[in-house]
Parts: sequence; C-alpha cells; structure tokens
Amino acid sequence: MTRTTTYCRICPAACGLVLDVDDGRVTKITGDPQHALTRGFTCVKGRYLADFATDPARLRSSRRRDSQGGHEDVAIDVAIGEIAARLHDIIAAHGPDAVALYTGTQASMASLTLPFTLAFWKTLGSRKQFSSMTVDQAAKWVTEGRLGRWAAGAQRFADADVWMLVGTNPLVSMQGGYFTGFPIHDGMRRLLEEKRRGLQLIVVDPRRTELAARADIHLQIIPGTDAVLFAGLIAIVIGEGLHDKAFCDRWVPGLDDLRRAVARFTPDVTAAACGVPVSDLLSAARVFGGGHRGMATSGTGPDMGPSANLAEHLIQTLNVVCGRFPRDGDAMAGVSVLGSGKPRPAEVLAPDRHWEHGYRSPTGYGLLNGELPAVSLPDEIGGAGSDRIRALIVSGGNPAVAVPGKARMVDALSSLDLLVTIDPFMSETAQVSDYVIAPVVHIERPDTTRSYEGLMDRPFAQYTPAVLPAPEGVIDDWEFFLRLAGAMGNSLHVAGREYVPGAPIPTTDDVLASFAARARIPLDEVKRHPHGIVFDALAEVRVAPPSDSAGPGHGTGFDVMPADVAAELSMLEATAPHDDGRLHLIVRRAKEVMNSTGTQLVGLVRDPPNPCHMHPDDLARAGLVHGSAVSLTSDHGSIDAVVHADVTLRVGVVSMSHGFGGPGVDGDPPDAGSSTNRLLSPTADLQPISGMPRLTAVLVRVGAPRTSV
Ligand SMILES: Nc1nc2c(c(=O)[nH]1)N[C@H]1C(S)=C(S)[C@@H](COP(=O)(O)OP(=O)(O)OC[C@H]3O[C@@H](n4cnc5c(=O)[nH]c(N)nc54)[C@H](O)[C@@H]3O)O[C@H]1N2
Ligand SMILES: Nc1nc2c(c(=O)[nH]1)N[C@H]1C(S)=C(S)[C@@H](COP(=O)(O)OP(=O)(O)OC[C@H]3O[C@@H](n4cnc5c(=O)[nH]c(N)nc54)[C@H](O)[C@@H]3O)O[C@H]1N2
Ligand code: SF4
Ligand SMILES: [Mo]
Repeated sequence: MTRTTTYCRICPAACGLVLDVDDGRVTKITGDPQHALTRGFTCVKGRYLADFATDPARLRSSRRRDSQGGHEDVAIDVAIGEIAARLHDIIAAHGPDAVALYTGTQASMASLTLPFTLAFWKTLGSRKQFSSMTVDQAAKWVTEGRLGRWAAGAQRFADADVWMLVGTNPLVSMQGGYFTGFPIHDGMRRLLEEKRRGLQLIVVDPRRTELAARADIHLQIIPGTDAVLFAGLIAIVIGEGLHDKAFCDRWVPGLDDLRRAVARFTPDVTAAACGVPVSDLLSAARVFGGGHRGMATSGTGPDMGPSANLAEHLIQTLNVVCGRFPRDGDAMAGVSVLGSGKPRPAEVLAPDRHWEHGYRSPTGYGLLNGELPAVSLPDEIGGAGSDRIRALIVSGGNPAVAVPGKARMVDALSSLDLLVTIDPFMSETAQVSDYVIAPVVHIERPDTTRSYEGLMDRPFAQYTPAVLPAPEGVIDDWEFFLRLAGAMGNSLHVAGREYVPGAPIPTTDDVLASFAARARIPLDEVKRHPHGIVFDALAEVRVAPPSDSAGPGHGTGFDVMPADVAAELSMLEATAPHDDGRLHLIVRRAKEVMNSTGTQLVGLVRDPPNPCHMHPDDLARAGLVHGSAVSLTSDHGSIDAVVHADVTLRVGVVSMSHGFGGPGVDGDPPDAGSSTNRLLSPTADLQPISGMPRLTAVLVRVGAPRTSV
C-alpha cells in the first residue's frame, strides 16, 4: 500500500486529498490535514474522486454512432480522422459558421482543457460559440459592458469590515459562481475566523442557507425581488450620505441620474415588495454603507431571476457609489504564483457595450464576450439559411440537461449532421451524439492549480502527478483538440508555443511547464511540496496608480444609469405579490453533484436524487407530509417530485436541484430524479442582450403526482 497526495478538481475549491493506493486501486480517500489551504476539508464528491475513474459507467473507449442508432467503440485515431474529415466537408460546403462550440463547467476544471479548446476553435473561424455562462451568470458580463469595471479588480474578503453576499451559498457551492470574494478554500473555518476578526456579514437569500445562518443580517427576500432591494439600498445609502463622495466625484458622472431613478424605492415600498422588515433593510444599508472596506457580491440567485441584468447592475452600482474597489497601493485580490501576476491600475475600464458592434446572429443576438445565448442553440440548429449550425462540439458540458426547455434542446441536438461530445460518461448529450470522445479523468492527469489562482486569497500553488494510470483507450481533453487541429492541417498557438501538424505530441507535464514559463515561483519549486504550499515570502502584488489618461475628463467613468438600464428600472414593479396559491421555485445546489457531473456514479447520489424542498407550513397547508409524491406545474411544463420538509425556506418558496433526470423528450425515468429544466422556458422571459432564461423565482403549483410513484 502506498499513500499519496493530490487535490480534487471537480470544483475549484481544490481540496487537498490523501489517497491510499493498493495494487493500482485507490482504497481510501480522506482530506489532507497538511494541505495549506483546505486543512483536511473535503466534500463528499472529493471522497468519490477515484470512482469517476473506476465506475462501471465510465467510458474506457471513445464511441461512434452505429447503424442501429446505438454506439460502438471506436479507436481514438479513427475517430479523430473521421471527425476532421466531416468538419472539413461541412466547412467547405457551408462555411465555418456551420460549426458550433459549447463549453461547460468541466472544461474549466482541468487547467489545459479550455485553452486548447479555444485555440482549436480559433482555427475554424466560426462565430457560433456557446457556453454554460449564458445559463448561469451572464448578467455579470452584461453589467461589465454597461456599467464598466474597475481595472484593479475586487477588494479582498480578508481586509473587509463588511461583506454582502447575494444569492450565493458558497459553503455548499464552494464557488458562488463568477466572483464573490468569499474564501472558498476551507470556507467554513475561514468565515468563522474572519467573523472573529470583526467582519460583519450580510446575506440576501430567500433561504436561511448554511451561509445565511452565520450572517449578522439576513434579508430573506421574496424570490426575484433583488433589483427592487438594491434600488432601495442605493436610495438609502445616497439619501443618508453614506456613499463615497470623493470616489463618486471622480468616477461616477451620473450620480444625480441614479439618485433620481431610485428615489421611488423608499424604505417602506422596498421592504414591502421584498417581504423584509423595514428595520432590517435600514440596518443592511447602514452597516454596508457605514463600513470602510468590503463589497456586495452575488452568485446565481439574482442572476437567474426575472430581472437578472438589472439586479446585477444595481448590486455592482452599490459597490460603485460606496467606492468599494482596491486603490492605488492596496493588495490585489487573487494571488498569482504560477501565473505572472501583473499589477493593474486603479481606474475604470469604460463600458464598451461590445455586443452592439460586429457580428449579429440571425436570431437577433450580438456576441456577448464572444458568445451567443445557449437557449438560442436550437433555433440556430433549426434555422434556415447559410449560417444554420450543422455540427456541434461539446467540451466538458451537458447542454441537453443544463439548458431550459429540455425536449426542444434534445430534439435539436439529435437533428445535427455531426455532434461530438467529449465526456467520460454517456451523459444525456453524449447519448444523442455521433461521436463521444472518452477523456482522461481528474485523478489520471497531472495538473497545477494555476487556473484557480484568481479564486485564492493567499499565494498558494500545488502540482499533482497523475495518481492512477489512464486506461489505454482514453485521451486527455487538451490532446484531443491538438490532434484534431493537426488532422485538419491547422497549427495551434497556446501559451506562447506553436504546435504544428505532424510534430510529436508533448506530454501533459511538458505543456503544464509551458504555462508556468512566466511563473513567479518556478514549477519545479512548487513540485517539491506534495501538500501544496503558501508562499508567504512572495510579495503581494499592489494596485498601480491610475494612468494619466484615466478620469472623467477623458471620458472613462462608471455609467451607472445608461438609457437601457434606466428604462428597465422605470418598468420595475415594486408591489407586494398577491397570494394565488402558487409557490416560488428557486435554485439550489446539491452537495453530491456538480450540476450533472456525478449523477451517474453508483452510490454518490441519494434517494430521492433531488427532492423538492418545502416549508412545513406550506406542506401542512397542502395536506402533504415529508416524503409525499407531488407534481410541480409551471406555465411551461410539469414534473413529478418527492417533497422534503425544510424549515430554512421562506414560506411560499420551494427549492430543488437541477442536473437530474434523463434524456427522454417526454419525461424522466422514476429513479433518475426530475429535470427542473422541464419547468422552465427557453423562449419566454429571456433577458435582453444575453438571452439568459429565468431559472429561479418561477411560479409553480404543487399538486397530486402525474404518475403513481
Ligand atoms: N434549472 C437549472 N438549470 C441550470 C442551473 C440551475 O441552477 N438550475 N445551473 C446552470 C449552471 S450555473 C450551469 S454552469 C450549467 C451547467 O452546464 P454544463 O456545464 O453544460 O453541465 P454540467 O452538468 O456541468 O456538464 C459537465 C459535463 O462534463 C462531464 N465531465 C466530467 N469530467 C470531465 C472531464 O474531465 N472532461 C470532459 N470533457 N468532461 C467531463 C460530465 O460528465 C458532464 O456531462 O447548468 C445550468 N442549468
Ligand atoms: N455542490 C455543488 N457545487 C457547485 C455546483 C453544484 O451543482 N453542486 N455548481 C457549480 C456552479 S456551475 C455554479 S455557477 C456555482 C453557483 O454557486 P452559487 O451561486 O453559490 O449557487 P447556490 O448554492 O445555488 O446559491 C444560490 C443561492 O441563491 C438563492 N436564491 C434563489 N433564488 C434567489 C433570488 O431570487 N434572489 C436571491 N438573492 N437569492 C436567490 C438560493 O436559495 C441559493 O442559496 O456553484 C458551483 N458549485
Ligand atoms: S468537489 Fe468537494 S472535495 Fe472536490 S474540490 Fe470541490 S469542495 Fe473540494
Ligand atoms: Mo454554473
């Protein structure tokens, strides 16, 4: 038996693990108590890391659609040759826009996958790029483009005296999505340490989550009312003079427009519409506005709701008026060790509204950070004309499950001329694919923590070798894209290197070294520390002074109230909802899975896989008990579920995890859980600019089950 260390790569918390390996089998996984960041913590998924390699359902060979509509094994060289030829033919006949790319969450978990996927993508010249971000927090990209952003990034949780977390539960999600500032590594202990130091925590969430239970102020709002809440908070902060006047003078030319636009959101109106006590609303505004350092940051909650773009804009605007950004000389958040860590200046990057310029798809959308909305993929596949999508490559994602309107998505994916999915499991997307490429999984690949450094608040780095050998028939994600490019006669440019067709394929370690070429600490030094290491001696990177051209005189400031935001705000209703017996369905992350990753593993998922959580008062009102079978019906669909009592919910709210269910167009198999995306619409209620659908604060009626369970 040998004992070895690695870190988990199912999510970016990168928990340190100790593994017992006996005769090529992992017999035990525990948290690594000597790990400098996570100090022994793991979640249940990390303890199943080896199962992702050994589970009977894990693919050990790539698959190709056979003549009966099933799949047969295919050698990777053969698959790459055939895919290259078909892509070549499709592009020759219809142009590059006939080929599309969808990247999902797992493309970001291995540090090399996304860079090689995108480098390959660039060689094709197609503009049909999609990712899970447009069913996640696209409002953050929209906000950066409309409001502008602070070049030096965010303040640090560890320096803050107050922090407001909105619609995120990082003690379970370990991430909060795009950026929350929360110390995700060993979050619970870190949070308690920061609170002992004096941090005041404000949480906005319709559920008393694991995080909200530790808050000094918890605003348990009615789902979907974030935009009203933040309009009200800004009105109080500016009205009571709690904003940062010097910062606003320099960087916020539209402060008066903002003040006027939020004036109707008085404390009484806001508190009634959001369903919170006026006193709590006032306290939140005063504690936040009265603090010196610390931000309001959000996860998926407000960004998946009915006013996502506006809500996110107002959340960031609260930071803007309070000047909650690192200044000249402050330490920057996110610490590079294996990256180069260049200082950035204390100035505003002006809003660029990039989607208003350049390519516009026939569906009417411009490119948001280079991407089209995931919900528009079926229209793009079914559309007429020369830019109809005929081929799709899916890297580390599962759009058949992740995107609202499941039946429509599965139908569209099935109708493609060519669908290639890289996935270690026969995911719902893989099942309707022409080729399924079987990749190396986490524990079988060497990697470094370089790509997670933006989420770390200490200068930490770890290298891990592969712990288990990969089966013969699988290929690393990055290598698949390199070889596919080569087979199409294209060179790839990645991390300062050119990879020309026909050249020998480097090892993963060799490629990792090329990414660390400009590291602040040499990769060889990092490799000497099997538990990872915090490089305390590494000087903090400090924010640089603003450049001479920065400042309102030069036209660069935050645009707090551009015309489209003003129009959205003027349409925003601030009235208390009336009770018609329907409940608000909200999003919730399950500890056992990462979206749909893990749903196939034997033993990891519970029974029932994704219960519908409901407050005991609502259960009693509906004559239900914990464990009752029910149906949930929205304006867009109906699913069956099992209810579980949950006192942490606001009355009138139900919550359920996504990522479950099967690929069937009509319904889900009884033991696979239910797909909440059957209740959501891919066409109604979409956000402008991003096409982001509404995934939370969805009205549902809870009734008798459709089928007898
Ligand atoms: N109703 C509802 N829908 C939602 C959400 C919600 O809250 N509610 N959340 C949304 C969010 S935030 C997101 S990000 C999306 C997720 O959208 P996606 O990223 O499209 O979905 P995932 O389920 O994360 O897909 C990950 C896939 O990667 C595969 N995989 C695992 N390891 C590897 C690997 O090493 N290599 C490769 N190539 N593949 C691997 C897994 O088997 C899985 O099929 O879903 C969205 N959908
Ligand atoms: N275990 C696990 N971890 C994950 C994932 C997973 O599936 N499982 N997915 C990963 C991915 S892809 C992402 S993007 C991140 C997401 O990370 P988070 O955004 O932290 O996700 P959640 O934990 O669902 O937190 C969202 C919170 O929003 C609340 N909420 C719901 N509706 C509203 C609303 O209208 N307003 C407000 N203010 N709050 C609301 C919910 O009650 C919930 O507590 O998590 C990542 N981590
Ligand atoms: S999935 Fe769990 S064990 Fe793995 S990194 Fe994330 S929190 Fe840690
Ligand atoms: Mo996500």
